[in-house]
Amino acid sequence: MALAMGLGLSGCGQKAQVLRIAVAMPLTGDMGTEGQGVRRAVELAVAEINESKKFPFPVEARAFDDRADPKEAVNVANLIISDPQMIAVVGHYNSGCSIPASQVYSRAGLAMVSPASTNPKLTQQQLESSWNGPKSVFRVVPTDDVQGSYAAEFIYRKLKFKRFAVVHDKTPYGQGLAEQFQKRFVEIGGQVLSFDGISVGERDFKALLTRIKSLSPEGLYFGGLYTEAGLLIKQAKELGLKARFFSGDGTKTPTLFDVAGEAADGAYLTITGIPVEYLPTAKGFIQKYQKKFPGMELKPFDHFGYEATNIILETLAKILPPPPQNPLTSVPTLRAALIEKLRKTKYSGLLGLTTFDEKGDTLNKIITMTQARFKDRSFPPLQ
Ligand code: ABU
Repeated sequence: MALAMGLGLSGCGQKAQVLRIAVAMPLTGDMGTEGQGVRRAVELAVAEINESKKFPFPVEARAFDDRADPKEAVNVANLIISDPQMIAVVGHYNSGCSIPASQVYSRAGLAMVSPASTNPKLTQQQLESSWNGPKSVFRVVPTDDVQGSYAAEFIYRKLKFKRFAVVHDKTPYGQGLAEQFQKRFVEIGGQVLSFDGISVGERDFKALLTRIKSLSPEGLYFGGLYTEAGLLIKQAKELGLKARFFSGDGTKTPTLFDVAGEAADGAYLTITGIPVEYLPTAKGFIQKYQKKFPGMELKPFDHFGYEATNIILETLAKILPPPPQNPLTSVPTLRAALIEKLRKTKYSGLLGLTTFDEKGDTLNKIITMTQARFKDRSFPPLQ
């Protein structure tokens, strides 16, 4: 009886005496540095809501390591949905993980808000007739069709580079972004001299870069993540390839400098939104993050993780009936109500106003071109 009360069990379902938010990220391996940053940000948001006493029960953040592996992401998703006190998921990081995991969450009626996955399919799949559950998938970052097109326009019209080689990592994110860049770049008059796929985990790109060098491109556009980007940058420099390096939001992280060193200086990298350090609305977040996690470098999706968590928790606060009824609301009822209410989100936070379209995509479509600066591991925005 005491155990049943402690867990909030009763004959009519789980009661909201404690609620959990899963943070599903790569926490180990190459992408672990990025996922751990989001985990910290989610924990900060959860600690703040508990301090505010907005809920008459504690909220817990539970971290799950998908290791940036789609199969492991599905395993993690099944573990998450088996927790009867779980109310929502902040995750995943890689689009290749988010897409299959989101299908598991939807079947269980659990909301998922991705702070980082940008492949359009993640939310588009919910409009297909085969989608088997509620439209429970949301994201707070603009998609790669927006990002790839923005990069093409910026490069062609502002920087006036016309001849490119394109490389991608064959993942849903990297390939999708590279294809979108190529499509728009060619549409507006650019020339793509080569289009090649590499594999995540490969370390030696010299043969590919030597072939690309023989084509004399003005730029090399890479769709992929920071480890392969760093190696491409470093090896291109060693080979004397003069092409400027361009990539997307999966590479704009200070961790890039750990792989490429000074060779990364001057690389052009687009990011979703405005760099956090240039966001006046993010000053409070940065201060609180640095106070709670001294010495920890902010990673590019941390503030998106913080925002996603706050959107979930503030929405939850709106749907709970006032005490004393709210501890008696069953978790399955809350899960369903949360999804419905998230669809109508109007949340003002550090990203400005977030609202979602019918697919669950944010209407914030800002992309920024930045340029890597080795001396202080920063990425100042370009106009
Ligand atoms: N959008 C950055 C990298 C994560 C992903 O979409 O796979």
